[in-house]
Parts: sequence; C-alpha cells; structure tokens
Amino acid sequence: MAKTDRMKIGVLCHPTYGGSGVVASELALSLAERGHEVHLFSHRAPPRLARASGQVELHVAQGVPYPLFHATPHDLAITSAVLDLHESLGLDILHAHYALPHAVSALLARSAAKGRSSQRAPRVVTTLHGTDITLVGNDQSYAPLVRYTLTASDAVTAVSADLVQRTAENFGPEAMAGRIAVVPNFVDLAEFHPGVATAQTGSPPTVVHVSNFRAVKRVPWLVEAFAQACGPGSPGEATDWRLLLVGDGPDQARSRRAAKNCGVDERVTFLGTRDALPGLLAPADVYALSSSEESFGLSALESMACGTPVLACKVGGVSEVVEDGVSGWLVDADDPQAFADGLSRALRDRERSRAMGASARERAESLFARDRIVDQYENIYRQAMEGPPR
Ligand code: GMT
Repeated sequence: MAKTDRMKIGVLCHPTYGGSGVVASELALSLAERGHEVHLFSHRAPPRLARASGQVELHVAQGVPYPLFHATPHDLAITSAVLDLHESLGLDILHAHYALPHAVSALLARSAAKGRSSQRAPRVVTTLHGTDITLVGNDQSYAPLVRYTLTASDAVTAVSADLVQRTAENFGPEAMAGRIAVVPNFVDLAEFHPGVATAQTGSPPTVVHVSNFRAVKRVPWLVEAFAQACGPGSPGEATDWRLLLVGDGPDQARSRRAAKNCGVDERVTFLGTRDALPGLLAPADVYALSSSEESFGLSALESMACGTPVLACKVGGVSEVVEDGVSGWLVDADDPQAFADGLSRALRDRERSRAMGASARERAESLFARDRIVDQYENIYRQAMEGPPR
C-alpha cells in the first residue's frame, strides 16, 4: 500500500464476546492486514482480538476508581486515551461502534483535538448496531445524546436497512439527514466454513444457539420450544434430539430451570463461553435464533457460513440475512408452536436441512464476505476524510 493511502484509524468498541465487539475486532484486524495503522480502544480486551495475532494496537483504558464516582467512567478514560494518541500520532479516523458511549467519546475527542492539537482533527464514523437505537438509545435518558451523535458524526452506518428505518422512526428525519449508509456485518469465510455433514457422521440431530443469554435472546423460550418439539407424540420423543447452548449471561440459570421443568435437561447441553465457534456451528443441523429483537444476527451469519441453516424469528433485520425457505426459516416471534414445528422439521429432514445449509453458505459468500464489506468501510473513511469538517 502506498504511504499516502495508509490511514491511521482508531476503533472504539465494547469488549463483547459477540455482536459489535466481534465486528469491531474483525474489522480492525482486516484493516491492519491491508496495511493501515489501526488502534483499538476498549475498557477490556475484546475476546476476538485477544486471540488473534494481527497487527492491531490495543489500548485498554479503564480509568481510575474514585469514591466520588458511582461507577468508574471508562468512557472518559477512552476519550482521554484517544486524544493522547491523536496528539502524538495524528489519527485520521475514529470509528465508533455502538452509539453509546463510543460515538460520544469519539466526538468529544474530535472536538478537543480541534482546539488543542497541531494535528488535523480526526473524522468520526459511527456504526449503529441495534439496541443503541432500539432498546437503550431511544430511552429518554439517552435519546437526546444519541440524536446528537447521529447529526454530529462525519458519517453514520447501520448494520441493516431495518435499523436505518428504526433510526428514522425513533429519531426523526432531521437526525438522519439522508446519510445513514447500510453496511452489513461480515464473516471470515475461511475461518467459518462447513464441516463434514452431521447425518453422515452418525451424530444426533442437533440444534445450536450462541448468545450472551440476555433477555432479548429468549433462551428459556427456545428451551421450551425445543421441549415442545421433542414432546409426546412428536418424532423427537423417541429419538436423541439435542440442543447445544453456547455462551453465558443473565438468563443462564433460568434456561437451566426451564430445561429441568420441561423434562429435557438431559437433552440440553450448556457449554458456556467458547471461542472455537466454527467447530460447534458446522456439525449442527440447525441454528436457532430466538431473539425478540435483532438488528442483524451475526451469529446466524456465522452459522450460515458454516453451512448450517437458520431458524429465526422474523424480527428487525434478520430477514436481510436469512432468506425464508432458502437459507433457513423465519417464523413469527410470538408463535412458539411455529418455532417448535420449525425445529422439528429441521431435525426430522436432515437431508433438506443440509441442502438449505449449502444455500446458506452461498448467501454468506455472495453478500457478506469480509473483503467486500471492509472495502465499503474503507470507502466511507476516505469520503469522510475528503469531505468538509463538521
Ligand atoms: O444490541 C445488542 O444486543 C448488542 C450488540 C452487540 O454489541 O452485541 O448486538 C447488536 O449488534 C450486533 C452486531 O452488529 C448485531 O448482529 C445484533 O443483531 C445486535 N443486537 C440486537 O439488535 C439485539
């Protein structure tokens, strides 16, 4: 890469096991691989970055605890760390993942840099991931600030067209200024790839689910739907259907209780948090996305790349990822019986599930390949750098 094409990019993100933390880490690694100088700021090391060998510089900024503070304001420590680096290095772009607090931190750093530094102020690109607009961001306690991040950022992207629409509904046309670009999430197709087909290996018909077990993921609801699929009179009753739950979070204990109460505890395995996702996703017959709200559904895409079809609730941007009847099945979010029937169908007809898994892989290849999406982000950065300062 020519020196003039090389950008200095700061990525700000939550250190989450899934979702925006994964997207930000994978993007940072891909940009570094392309020759850009990339710095990632977070209050802990995001797991996807921590286990990668790529040339991204990690800046963990936590701030110091002080009795006066209700909670340590790590967002201020991140702003400070960004500003400090910018003064010595001159960052071109700050890419904030999730409006709160990172877009606020990035805009504050940009504003501070304007007055103080000899360097040109960095341009701010904000990526909306979902609940920063829907569940959290539209609460009146944060909404005015989220609205400000939308209008003040140099560029705003959202991970699905549905999320752009939700942003317009929640924040009004004046916050949009017609400039929120849809940049979908992406997957590394070399890392997430199909394995040997399950039915051929003689392993039991298996449903897999990966999440942070927050209420919005409805894991207990999924356990109940699975129990219904295995219930008396169903083909699953006499067989060895399995539900594999990967991840951990607030609803884990409730999910375990649901499995016990429904009499399927011996069929449900709680694996806890795991890094080796392709090896868990690829052998399954179907991936279950039971969320009541989902702007994209990154884990569903990772599953599709592994050749595993998805059964999901028709919410948010999920239908932009999963094509009903082709790469998976979509059912109403308030219809547990339809979800149970979907699981049953996918586990009963393993040949059909395998064929849909192949279509799912093709869809991941044609629409969500890493390089294609990283190109889009690079273009957005360049346009932001060339445009007038805000
Ligand atoms: O909103 C969340 O649940 C957090 C967020 C994250 O940081 O994990 O998830 C959102 O961003 C993901 C990455 O873009 C999307 O794949 C998820 O669909 C989205 N979650 C929701 O909309 C519930």
